[in-house]
Amino acid sequence: MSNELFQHPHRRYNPLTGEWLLVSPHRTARPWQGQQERPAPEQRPTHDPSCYLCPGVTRANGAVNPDYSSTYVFTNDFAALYPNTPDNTYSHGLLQAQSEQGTCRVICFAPRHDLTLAEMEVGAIEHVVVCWTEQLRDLGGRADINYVEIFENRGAAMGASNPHPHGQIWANATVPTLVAQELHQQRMYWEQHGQPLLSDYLQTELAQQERLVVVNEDWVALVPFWAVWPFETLVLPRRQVQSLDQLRARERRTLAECLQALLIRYDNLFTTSFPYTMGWHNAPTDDGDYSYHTLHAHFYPPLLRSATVRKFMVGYEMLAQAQRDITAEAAAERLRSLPAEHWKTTQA
Ligand code: H2U
Ligand code: ZN
Repeated sequence: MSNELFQHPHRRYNPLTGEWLLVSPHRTARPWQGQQERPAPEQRPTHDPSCYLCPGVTRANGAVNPDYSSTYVFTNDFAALYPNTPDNTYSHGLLQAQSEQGTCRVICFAPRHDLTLAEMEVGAIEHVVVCWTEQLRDLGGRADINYVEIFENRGAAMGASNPHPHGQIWANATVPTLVAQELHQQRMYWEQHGQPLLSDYLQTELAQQERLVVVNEDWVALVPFWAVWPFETLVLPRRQVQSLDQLRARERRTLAECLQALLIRYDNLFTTSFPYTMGWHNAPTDDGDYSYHTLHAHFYPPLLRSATVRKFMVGYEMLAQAQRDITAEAAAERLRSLPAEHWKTTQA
């Protein structure tokens, strides 16, 4: 990044959303007088009888979890969507509303209460990848479902209600707003250039080598040029595919390796169990042609400068546009330079 512009306040364009963000690299030296306390080291049992995601435990609605040994999926007892919502519309000038059908599921990633994806073996993470794929096929195959959002909210900082390793799936009849926005941008690019936006983007990143964090035979995790969150990453396949269900056996394995390598670096960054929201963007499951879409995962971690000091999207960001201080290049460099071994294994 020899261009001098990157040392001064500048705007960067996010081609996936069509939005701009403000980057203020000179502000990284500004004094911090906000919250900064040491997090209490977390000691969790391998099984917690009061955890509603642990094997054998009775959930809030009286259902008993089986004695599962790898992943376990159930319908969310407090689902945001129901399959049988009656069809209805409301239209009164500017006031528009429509009924929405769908379903929500919870995925336990492992029976062990004390683990996180970052601390799981590659083989166990691969089971999670297989589980995501099966869920996409199962829910995506339903006529009443056109989009399957697979995500994980990790850590209390991100509002996760339970530390047991788990993710969620919300699947519904309409394509959600943010996904539709990215699809629109990708389709426009395809129409102009005849290439998928994200596969062209990946070629640029592989050539520049400044924002790469993890690279293996089939996958790349990088800090996108337009990242908003300090250590935000994008996980991209090196082969153009639209959805998880198109992956080959080797790609599922190498994806597990890529995720593990990324998550260990995240945990090592502030010697913590790194909080984030992550999720997959697969193509919609309405049988349309989405050749222009590239499968990808977004990781949005809130931490900024320690295990407790996070970025808040407030003030200017809520009212004007997203802003960051540390550049995407500096964030990628920091993540890349961290050890590949989890801090907990080296501390023992
Ligand atoms: P989060 O920790 O990411 O919020 O996810 C936990 C989900 O588990 C949450 O959506 C559901 C909540 O509705 N849940 C059940 O389905 N059954 C329970 O017994 C408790 C929580
Ligand atoms: Zn548990």
